[in-house]
Amino acid sequence: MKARVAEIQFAPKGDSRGQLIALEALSEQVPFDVRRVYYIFDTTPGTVRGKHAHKALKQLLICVSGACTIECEMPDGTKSKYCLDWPDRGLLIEGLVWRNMKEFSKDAVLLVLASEHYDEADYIRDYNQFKKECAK
Ligand code: T46
Repeated sequence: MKARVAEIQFAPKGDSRGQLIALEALSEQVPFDVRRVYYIFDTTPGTVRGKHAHKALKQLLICVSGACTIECEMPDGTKSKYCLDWPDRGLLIEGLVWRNMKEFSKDAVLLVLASEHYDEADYIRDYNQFKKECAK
């Protein structure tokens, strides 16, 4: 699978009562079947999470409250940084992408939709191993 990182804009169903965002699996916004949902919250100030890549997992990250920063490194070494600070945007990460999550605000809740059940065998947690996989 080709590695990919893309910012996805959602269309809020807003009216005078406020906003609502509905996401459906296998849609333009969520281009995979969702098999797992998890969320990260109450993050210790200054912490950096992630520090790994996945071999095949597809994920959509949405900061549904507060803000955080996602740093990505592609197999060709290209690095990018995304600030997720509003629930109408998501970051799609597919395949071999090294990612760090940092600068979580106190109220940050990072919701993640994932294409597969949890499988530690899909993780590459060693950066040198990631670079070796990228070179293949
Ligand atoms: C990712 C980023 C964005 C489970 O048991 N089930 C799960 O579904 C997940 C996600 C984690 N865990 C266990 C594994 C560890 O013992 O929860 C613990 C913390 O997981 P981890 O250190 O991998 O968490 P993060 O925040 O560094 O990374 C997570 C996801 O694991 C990862 O897939 O891409 O969020």
